[in-house]
Amino acid sequence: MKIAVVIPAYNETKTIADVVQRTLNFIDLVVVVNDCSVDDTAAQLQDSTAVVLNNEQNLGKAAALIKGFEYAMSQGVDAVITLDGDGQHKPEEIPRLIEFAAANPGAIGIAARRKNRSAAPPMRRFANAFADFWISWASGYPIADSQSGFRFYPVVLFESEFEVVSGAQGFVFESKILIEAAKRKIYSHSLPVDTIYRENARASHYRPFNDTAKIVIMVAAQLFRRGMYPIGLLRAIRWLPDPRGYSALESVKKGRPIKKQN
Ligand SMILES: Nc1nc2c(ncn2[C@@H]2O[C@H](COP(=O)(O)OP(=O)(O)OP(=O)(O)O)[C@@H](O)[C@H]2O)c(=O)[nH]1
Ligand SMILES: [Mg+2]
Repeated sequence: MKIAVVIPAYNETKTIADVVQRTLNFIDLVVVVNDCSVDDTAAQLQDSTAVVLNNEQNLGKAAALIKGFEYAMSQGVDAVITLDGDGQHKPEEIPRLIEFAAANPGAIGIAARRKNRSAAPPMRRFANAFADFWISWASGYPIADSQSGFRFYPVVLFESEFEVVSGAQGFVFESKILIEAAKRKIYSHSLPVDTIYRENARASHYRPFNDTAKIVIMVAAQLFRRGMYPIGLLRAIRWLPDPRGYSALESVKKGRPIKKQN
């Protein structure tokens, strides 16, 4: 299976070289989309074998990802893994994610930050839980860590139905693709990974109020269009069976944070 890794990067001078180098240990085709960073992100990648695509203006995370997918598809890949350029995702988990995806063929794999959740700032945890509820409802099944940018996407999502992601801007991308995929009966499964918040990290580009509001507006529009999709809500809260075939108990277990490290 040919896989590319796509990394959106906006002002990641501190971390990007390390993230890319570690990713190249597992995957040869690494595509970084430098979204008109105003720091040294581009210079950090000068000696790297990664493909660097530069945007002339900042277009946001969604547009950067889509540009990366288009490039990856032009190289004939079967799947794309996305991860963030800020060091919050461990490239060393890539083999686990690929194995997990192989066990769930045709599905989206989400590396879900379910371990060590207390590492995330409380506001961010609240925003994530809030987004999870809405996105699970609109997708019609419970989703753990719907905001994770560390994912495995089968390329079929972009080939046959590229509109699956059209119109998604900025941080809405991760949510929109899950909802659109679910409409086409393509579901996601969550692989638990560590929550990593580094000290001295650059300020988050995610604005908890604004970006969460944009996600909620997109989801609310989806729900209105579908008559509030009551079946989706009942499935999301596990009152109706999980369309992925999980038992109710399995479904609860797969959504819970994991306190103990393994
Ligand atoms: N291409 C592009 N990437 C962006 C933009 N904003 C953020 N990113 C990238 O998207 C990824 C996630 O951004 P973060 O600011 O870390 O957001 P987050 O991980 O959801 O939020 P935190 O949990 O606070 O870190 C990083 O790799 C960023 O470089 C943007 O405008 N353009
Ligand atoms: Mg981050």
